[in-house]
Amino acid sequence: MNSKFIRFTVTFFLLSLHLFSYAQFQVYPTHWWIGMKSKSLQLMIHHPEGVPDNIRIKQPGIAIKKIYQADNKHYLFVDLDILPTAKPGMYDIVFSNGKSIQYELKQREKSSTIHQGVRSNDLIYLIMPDRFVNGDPSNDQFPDLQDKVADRTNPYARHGGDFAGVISKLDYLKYAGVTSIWLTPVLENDMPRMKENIWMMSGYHGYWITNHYKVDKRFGTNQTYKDLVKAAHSKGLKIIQDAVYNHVGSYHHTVKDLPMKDWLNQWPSYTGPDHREEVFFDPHATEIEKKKMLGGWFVPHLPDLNLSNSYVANYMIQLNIWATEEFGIDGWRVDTYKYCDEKFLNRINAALLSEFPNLTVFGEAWTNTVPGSAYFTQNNLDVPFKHQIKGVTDFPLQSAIMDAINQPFGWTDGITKVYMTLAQDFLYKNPLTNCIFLDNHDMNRFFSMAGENLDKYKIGLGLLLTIRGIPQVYYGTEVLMKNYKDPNDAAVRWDFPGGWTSDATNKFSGSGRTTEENNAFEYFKILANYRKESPALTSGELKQYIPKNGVYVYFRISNKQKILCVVNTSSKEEQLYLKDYTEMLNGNETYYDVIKQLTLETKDNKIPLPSMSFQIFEIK
Ligand SMILES: [Ca+2]
Ligand SMILES: [Ca+2]
Repeated sequence: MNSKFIRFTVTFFLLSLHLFSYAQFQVYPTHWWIGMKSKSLQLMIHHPEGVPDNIRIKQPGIAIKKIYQADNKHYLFVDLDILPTAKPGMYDIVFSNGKSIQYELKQREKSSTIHQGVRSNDLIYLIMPDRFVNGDPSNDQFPDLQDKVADRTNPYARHGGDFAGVISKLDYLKYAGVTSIWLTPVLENDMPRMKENIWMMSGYHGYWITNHYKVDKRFGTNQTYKDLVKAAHSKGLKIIQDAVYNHVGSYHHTVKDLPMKDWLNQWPSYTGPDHREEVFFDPHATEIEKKKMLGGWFVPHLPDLNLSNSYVANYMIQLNIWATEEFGIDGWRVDTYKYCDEKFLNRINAALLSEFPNLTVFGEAWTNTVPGSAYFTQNNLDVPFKHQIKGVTDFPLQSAIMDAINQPFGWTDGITKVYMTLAQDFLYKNPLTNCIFLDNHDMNRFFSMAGENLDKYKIGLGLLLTIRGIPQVYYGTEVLMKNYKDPNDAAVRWDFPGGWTSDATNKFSGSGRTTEENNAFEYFKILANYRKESPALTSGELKQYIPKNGVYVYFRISNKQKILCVVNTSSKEEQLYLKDYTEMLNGNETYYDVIKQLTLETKDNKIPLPSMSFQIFEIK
């Protein structure tokens, strides 16, 4: 061996050591853009062996404002200003030891079809991607992930559904009258199966995020997700992403190597929240119960983020802005909203709306009362803290609709619950921006709650698609998928029949559905498609009459259109006497039955109301 060769070998060895080491640098956000409204950017730089405590940036265009070395020397936080003179391209971050890494600033995408927001003329279809359609069996297993293989025989394991599957059903959804898709979280959940109660669960639902800058590769790549958003937009469909501000999976990179002592809300021993939102507005509440609600860990493997720590808050705000810009999504549904630091919630909402003015954000505030729901959105309440988000998921109305179809009529029972709930809309700044629903992935399926009774199903769906708010349906509702959360959530998250090539039936197709399922699908399709073009249903005023004998009458009125809806929850046929509604009608109208698609013959100025029925008329 000659000395030249030894020198070459040593140099190569040192060089590869250097390369190996520098490849371990991670910078979050992974890249950014020029032309953002806020010029501020806070980088979190991580290296498992430590980050030098000072940096400079070689190229002009980025100014360093502040450098902060965390308690944990593996992290460096750097506050930057992206100057108006910054150009898209690669920037060298040079450490005090002379070594450098690169950071990219990109050009923002300009398109009118991104970040559109959802409005009251939308219909949201909630999909759990693992359980919808398996469009790409090649991504069903990865030996390098903690939970390696999809297994459809196990209700608690992953089943293999993915982005390719959703893309393949966009036309089906559009045909059914859907305008927006809400996907449960799509980011990486690289966790082994964890014990919940007595069951070993996979993170198939997506709520155990381990990396916020990478989609889970069992769904596809970041590029496949962009392709899904593009494909949806090209068909006039919008995409809502599910965000989790409250917690991360216990295998998240910041949990494996905590940046600072108070990155998480810590307790001497496991402490969970009591799940009661009352502690935030109850004038008699105790401090400890509020503290547990904000800082308790949802379950032991979901560490609770300390969102009152400004570095945690910046990390979360930036990653959500990053995802909105990177993927072009139209809105966010925010999981576990009522468990998050309240000031943080207003801050992140303001930051998102500042960058994306049309974006929709609605919080999952699972509450028992209308004042409780109103508290977590823009409201007319006199309370010490004012939330600024535009809408919440409307749990009180969901509960009222279930009572309407299942309870006998009474002064405060049955359909009267819907009337009373809507009468309390005075507590909301704008009840039209609430997301309304019959069920979701955390609840018993609607068709089961309707006792598998098609008449009740039609009343529930009829109310959902004609009352105020932005309606959301859960995948499979249109083909009568059913079940209770027995023994747990997995029972209401069955695979959509026909989403896997080995399935015995295909309910995406009329020929694969039973007569009753086709009846339900047609009803769904007619109402959903009518709704999205109806000015009265989507933005008109709501006028409701006091329910009598189980009959509930309401009108939706815009300056272009007048609509009459009638629900009869009574066990016998009733009559609607038009003379009782002269405040809304002048007596010379014709009544177009939207569902039957024909003009009604009104004999003796009355409309017969079959037992357990929903009817909708466009008044001309
Ligand atoms: Ca797959
Ligand atoms: Ca929390």
